[in-house]
Amino acid sequence: MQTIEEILKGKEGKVKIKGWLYHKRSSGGVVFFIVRDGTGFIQCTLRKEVFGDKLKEIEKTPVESVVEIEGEAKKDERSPFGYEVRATDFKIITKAQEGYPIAKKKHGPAFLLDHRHLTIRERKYFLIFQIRDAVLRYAREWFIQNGFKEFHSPIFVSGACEGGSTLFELKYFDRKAYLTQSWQLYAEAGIASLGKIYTIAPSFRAEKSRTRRHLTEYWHLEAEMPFCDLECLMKTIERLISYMTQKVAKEKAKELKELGRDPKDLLKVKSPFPRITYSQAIEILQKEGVQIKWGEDLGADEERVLASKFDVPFFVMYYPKGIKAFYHKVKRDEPNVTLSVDLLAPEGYGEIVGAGEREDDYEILLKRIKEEGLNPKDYEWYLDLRRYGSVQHSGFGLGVERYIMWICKLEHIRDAIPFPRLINRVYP
Ligand code: NSS
Repeated sequence: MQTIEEILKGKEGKVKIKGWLYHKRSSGGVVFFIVRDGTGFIQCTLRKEVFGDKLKEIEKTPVESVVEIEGEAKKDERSPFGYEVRATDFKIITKAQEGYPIAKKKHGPAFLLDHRHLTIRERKYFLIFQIRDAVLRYAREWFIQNGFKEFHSPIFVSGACEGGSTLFELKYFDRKAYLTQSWQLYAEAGIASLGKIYTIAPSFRAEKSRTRRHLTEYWHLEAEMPFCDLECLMKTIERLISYMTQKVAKEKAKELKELGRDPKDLLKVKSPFPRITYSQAIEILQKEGVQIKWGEDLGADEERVLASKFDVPFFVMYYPKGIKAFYHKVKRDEPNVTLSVDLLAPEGYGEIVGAGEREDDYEILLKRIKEEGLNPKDYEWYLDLRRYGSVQHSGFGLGVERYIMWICKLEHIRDAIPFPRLINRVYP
């Protein structure tokens, strides 16, 4: 037996494949079956000369039936995937019921999301999920090559990392707990054990608004480094993002093109990335007529205006203290700003990375916790990290689906993840 991928890579001659019947049509005594096996899609032709009267029965095979086809694989430019299998033998392994819910008809997004377990069989998702698999592999490769170790943190946590308004609360036996918003606080403990660390894990945000770029459960690629200042942090982020983006542009060029993304756009992504400060961002926005004052956060609309001015990712540095989480290090010569940095993707996509140097002074950190209205008792363990061996350290978090959305040029973040969790969706 061969995989479709093997055939598409050039295996001609006698083959046997097994897969799902994706589409079918017939014309002039030839039945065209498109078969999908998880490694690729291929067109199979079944001819009257070979199958005789049986072809009429074969043609009735319901879509999504699992089939086995033997035949002759041949390169064929006219066929939609470049190769074709001219069938000599056909078998149904499991017959699907008639009435496949998402066949043919155009359906609206809500119907397709209700049938997501089937919708992900569409070719578009095959392409996106391959890219997802690839970019996460490249990220791991980069971390391993650069001396980072994988470190795991709990999903059930006792306190907020990114502010209480997006915290999911749950009953944990007879007390309250929360779903983690970020691995970061535990990573700050981890660096004293393992040094440079990373993770790729889910994070949860009770996002109450419906937007194109917010999920309630998303995958978070995070890293934390001891003995690392803001400059070292930004270099790390741009090297990682350049590596992942260059590699996906080269190795998944065909898939990207089919999704409507020109890989040449991504080949432009090379370090160093352009940098602006938050204050410069505000000036640019004001010049563009956006109603925003220094001290206010950049929302999706503001980021879209800024990000339309760049064709590569760019850093926005030094956000005001008032709009950043308590752990951000206060800039010592400018105490109303933080040593924070976000990376914004071009073409209006906006923030994909949140990052910064961490406050390493015990007294300032305690003051920031109180200022934010948090209970220092919940952060006793975290304060211990400053009591016992505090170190200059920095880290970042990349929203995996935000990154994939930009790379694949998607309209909505829900298409970057197999089963999106949104304010109004936890089914299927
Ligand atoms: O809130 S962040 O900006 N920063 C953190 O969580 C830090 N604690 C990370 C760290 O330094 N280790 O989130 C980081 C990124 C952000 O830039 C987005 O790309 C993504 O996480 N993000 C989201 N993606 C999808 N949906 C939602 N709701 C979401 N929130 C953040």
